[in-house]
Amino acid sequence: MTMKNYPFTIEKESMRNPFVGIPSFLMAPMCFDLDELDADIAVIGMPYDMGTSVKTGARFGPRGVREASTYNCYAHEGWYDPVRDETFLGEPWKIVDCGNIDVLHTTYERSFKNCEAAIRKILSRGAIPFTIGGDHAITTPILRAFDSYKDLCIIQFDAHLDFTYKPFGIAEGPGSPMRRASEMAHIGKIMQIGMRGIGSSQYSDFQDARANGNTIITSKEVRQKGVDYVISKIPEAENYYITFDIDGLDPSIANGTGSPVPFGLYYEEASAIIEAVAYKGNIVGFDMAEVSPPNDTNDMTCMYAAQLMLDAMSFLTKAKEKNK
Ligand SMILES: [Mn+2]
Repeated sequence: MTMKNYPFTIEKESMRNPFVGIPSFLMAPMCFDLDELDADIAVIGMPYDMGTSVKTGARFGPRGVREASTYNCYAHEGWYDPVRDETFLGEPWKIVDCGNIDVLHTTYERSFKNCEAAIRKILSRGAIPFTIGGDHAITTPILRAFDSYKDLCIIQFDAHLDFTYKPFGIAEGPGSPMRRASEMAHIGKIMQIGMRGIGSSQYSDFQDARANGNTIITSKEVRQKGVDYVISKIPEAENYYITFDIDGLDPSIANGTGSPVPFGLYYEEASAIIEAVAYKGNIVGFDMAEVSPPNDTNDMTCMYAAQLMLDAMSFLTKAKEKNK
């Protein structure tokens, strides 16, 4: 990928130390005019956390995840992985950071309209949007923008089902994005991975999700039956959208989140499932929700969030290289 970017240097190019320069995602080039966007992958932040019902702070998710992503910013010619003995995201792949979507506090409708419009613009420019939240409510306006797709399959990582109908009349809170998705004509099958916790959702919500045909995988199944079992349950589809609520991970490695629940996934389990999705079909969009830097310990949650985004970018581009 192109790394022509700040910081100032009289050398041929910058060394790109993580502590130097402005922390765009991976210190990638930035583009604030979406009409001019030229990228394979477009990162954009949605700093909205007005839906949070336990610990607030996800509005700082885009900043925290970007900062942590700079641990990986050294790459001049892509990222080499010694485990796979492969280099990811080398030329000509282009990652661009588009900055943040504007949020107007106390008015979620206008903030969500901004979000939907931004994702539509990114898609119209032929780039794959990677959105950093924000609480999980952001997935509803993001998915609305994907209505040029048919039967888009959703892969959700989460502790919670997020399938409430309209609790107390609230339709677009962070407990409902998968329910809202199920009501959209262009959304196909839904897979929900990492479900757990007494009281994390109502019995009726699970009944409704099962009636909708959702594939529900508990965190216990991931641990006991293994990643290969989970992969075997991924629905067949041409196109996949991945929504990653960071509370799908175990709080021992990711406590920087609004509603943590014990006994979650480990990083390597989530990463392996994302890799399998990348080779099963096209990953056409991704969001990383519920990362709350004020509740984080030593940036660990931010680091895992950034790493999982880099993983998804790496796997989906590698799959495209191999399918050529
Ligand atoms: Mn969620």
